[in-house]
Amino acid sequence: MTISDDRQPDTLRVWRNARLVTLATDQPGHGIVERGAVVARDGRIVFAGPEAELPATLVNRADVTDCGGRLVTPGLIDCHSHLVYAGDRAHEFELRLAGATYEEVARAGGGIVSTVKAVRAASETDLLEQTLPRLDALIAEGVTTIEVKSGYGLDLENERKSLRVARQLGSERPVSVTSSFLGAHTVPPEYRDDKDGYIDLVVNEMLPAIAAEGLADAVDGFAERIAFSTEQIERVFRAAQALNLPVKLHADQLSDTNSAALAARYGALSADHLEYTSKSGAKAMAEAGTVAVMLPGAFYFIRETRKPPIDAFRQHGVPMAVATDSNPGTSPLTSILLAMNMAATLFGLTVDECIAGATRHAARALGLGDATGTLEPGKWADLAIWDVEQAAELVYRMGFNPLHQRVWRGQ
Ligand code: DI6
Ligand code: FE
Repeated sequence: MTISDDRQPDTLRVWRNARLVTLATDQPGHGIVERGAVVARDGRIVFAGPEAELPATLVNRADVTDCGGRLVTPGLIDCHSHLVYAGDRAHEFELRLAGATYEEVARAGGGIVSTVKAVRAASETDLLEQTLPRLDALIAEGVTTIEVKSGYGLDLENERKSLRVARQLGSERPVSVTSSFLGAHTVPPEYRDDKDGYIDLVVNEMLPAIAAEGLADAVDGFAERIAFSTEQIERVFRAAQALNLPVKLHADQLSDTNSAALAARYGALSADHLEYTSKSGAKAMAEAGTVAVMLPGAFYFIRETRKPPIDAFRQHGVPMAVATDSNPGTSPLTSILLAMNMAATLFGLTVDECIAGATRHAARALGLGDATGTLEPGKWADLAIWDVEQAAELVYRMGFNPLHQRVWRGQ
């Protein structure tokens, strides 16, 4: 261990008397350290391990936090959200309760397009104000990193506005935000009969402008009958790669479009949803190192019955992440803990898989595997301190928040 306690003492912080769930290895049990401690300097972890290995001088410092034997996990990561939007779709929910399907509502001019209208009409300030309560709900559950997509603007000005709001979230609140440009979410009304023309706009104008402004960390798309063909998505992916932006994809959500394999072919960080993904799609993802993001909130809310091929992901060693997909149409969910519970109850993930899914694997799905997602030296000091005895309680409860304290980059 290489901690010296006399240099830069003010930037050092210590948490002791903690049961650490480090997530440091792929072993079952997640590298539990029974009487553990974490030391951070300048917002990064310099030590995470048995308290017995800490120098006594560190333990006796005034700014040491005694965790009282509580469970400490990495801060949680929501690696798939459409958090920035205006309005709601409660009426559409009622229509669906009366028997309409998600696709029927979308084809009848509701669906994503109704949120597009609301986003276009909202000012940037209004959009931010409507988004913050959703972010606060996630932060209150120990979320320290969140991915936020655009995709409800669908023209340059409004996609930019959404991505600027996504970036602003990270200065309004102590949380790390990554943003994804989802221009290829659906066809805006003005291009209804010209999907290829809209993809031209995405590829030739929107993407280059957004990349030049540094507004996006990744590029996402929606490959689906009600959205874009795999050929159209490939055009977007090629343009993204030419701009050195990593890609990810809403793949095989409502039908098998072979889009998980498409994502894998482009070395996507993640392919998400995946209810209709085939075994060969899972294998392609394994070979490409593409993370499978489970979104059980959407599965539940649209009463989908087909489950993602979890066994194939396990068999091929595809890392599985779990996220909220927080959005007004198919997953009005602002609880990562409930998403974890649903991943277990609806998809059959184990407790260990759910916890890794909202930490280590979620970090990897964002290309942040070196920065966060585990309690290991070099990572951001992002911690969630829980009032629970065992890790299983984080997954088992529904609608109860046992967070004691959240630490973001050491604070
Ligand atoms: N799949 C989804 O579940 C969301 N977007 C997507 O591509 C739905 C977005 C919405 O209905 O507003
Ligand atoms: Fe989504």
